[in-house]
Amino acid sequence: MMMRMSSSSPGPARPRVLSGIQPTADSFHLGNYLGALRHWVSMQFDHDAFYCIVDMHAITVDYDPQILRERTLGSTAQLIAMGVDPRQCTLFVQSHVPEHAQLAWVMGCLTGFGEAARMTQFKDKTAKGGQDRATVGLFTYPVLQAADILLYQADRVPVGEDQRQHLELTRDLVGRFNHRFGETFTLPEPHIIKDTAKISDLQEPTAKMSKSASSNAGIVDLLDEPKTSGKKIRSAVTDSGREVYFDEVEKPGISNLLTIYSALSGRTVEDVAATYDGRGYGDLKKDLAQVVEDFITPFRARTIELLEDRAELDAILREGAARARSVASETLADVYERIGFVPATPSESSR
Ligand code: ATP
Ligand code: LTN
Repeated sequence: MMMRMSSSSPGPARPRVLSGIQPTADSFHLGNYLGALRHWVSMQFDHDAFYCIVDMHAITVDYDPQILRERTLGSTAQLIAMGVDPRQCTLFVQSHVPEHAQLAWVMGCLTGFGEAARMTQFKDKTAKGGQDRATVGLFTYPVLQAADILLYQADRVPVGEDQRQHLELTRDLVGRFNHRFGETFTLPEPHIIKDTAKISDLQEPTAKMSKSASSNAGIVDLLDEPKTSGKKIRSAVTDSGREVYFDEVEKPGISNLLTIYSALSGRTVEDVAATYDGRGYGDLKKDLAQVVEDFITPFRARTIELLEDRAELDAILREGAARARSVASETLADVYERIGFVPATPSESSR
């Protein structure tokens, strides 16, 4: 077997990681960061990392072309501002690598209609507008996601808990493809870190913090004015008790604040909770508001600075796409051959 070389440095292969995020909001939120994106940053140092801004997924729901363009660049700037380093990883835009759509077609032909219809994200998103308003693109969204992962033969996929079902489908497709056409794809493992895999909405602590939530008051957007974020934390819904301890059933609001505090400060939940023993919720909220403000202030400044040099962002994405394509095109060529497509250019042996 050919030894896989790292894309950024010569030497033996490091495990490969791939993840994606949709450019569907002006700002990422604290749930995206704590559930997934901070792992993108830490994993790039000991993995061969591919990170993708999935604009093709973003057009599966209503959108505005000009806003999508802005958000794609805005997402690039935010990822770099939070520490995703284009010299350490391959950062690229999905639509720049046409192999994603090409492999998605092949994987779609291996996916059952009923299997796709069981995906809870599809069911949730169509529940709002009704099936007639949902697109075929939204239906096949998880198939495109599988193609994203499989093109790069990813070993690990860092995501939040809500993506577990899509990764299960991807793993099923690997089994099916490899069984029918021979060992081709690596079986990817979800990388879901339990403690922060589901950050809750500050106003509705039993629901996940989500950019499609009905009210903005429960979401900490990373590009919010720092004072606004502080205020959102101080106004978080909690229970009527006074004691600070972690209990997701009895105290979902307080537990969520403790999780956020612990993840941003690097302290354990128990250690943070012990600090507020006998002091009540007000002090916890006030201190956490400061921790959040201290985190987002430099992030926001760096994002704004990066967005001032669009040419540099374009250059980073161009280079990322070239690196991504060199891997993706190899996988696709292998797949096309295995599934019986006649090569577009004659191979050496048949000339
Ligand atoms: P939407 O709710 O509109 O689907 P979103 O806010 O969930 O959007 P995505 O772009 O779907 O954001 O998610 C990007 C990444 O962030 C995914 O890996 C997802 O699992 C993770 N993520 C999103 N929300 C949370 C959350 N509240 N807690 C932990 N991880 C999250
Ligand atoms: N569906 C994912 C985004 C996504 C993704 C991927 C994540 C698209 N392709 C590949 C991991 C790997 C979401 O976060 N909503």
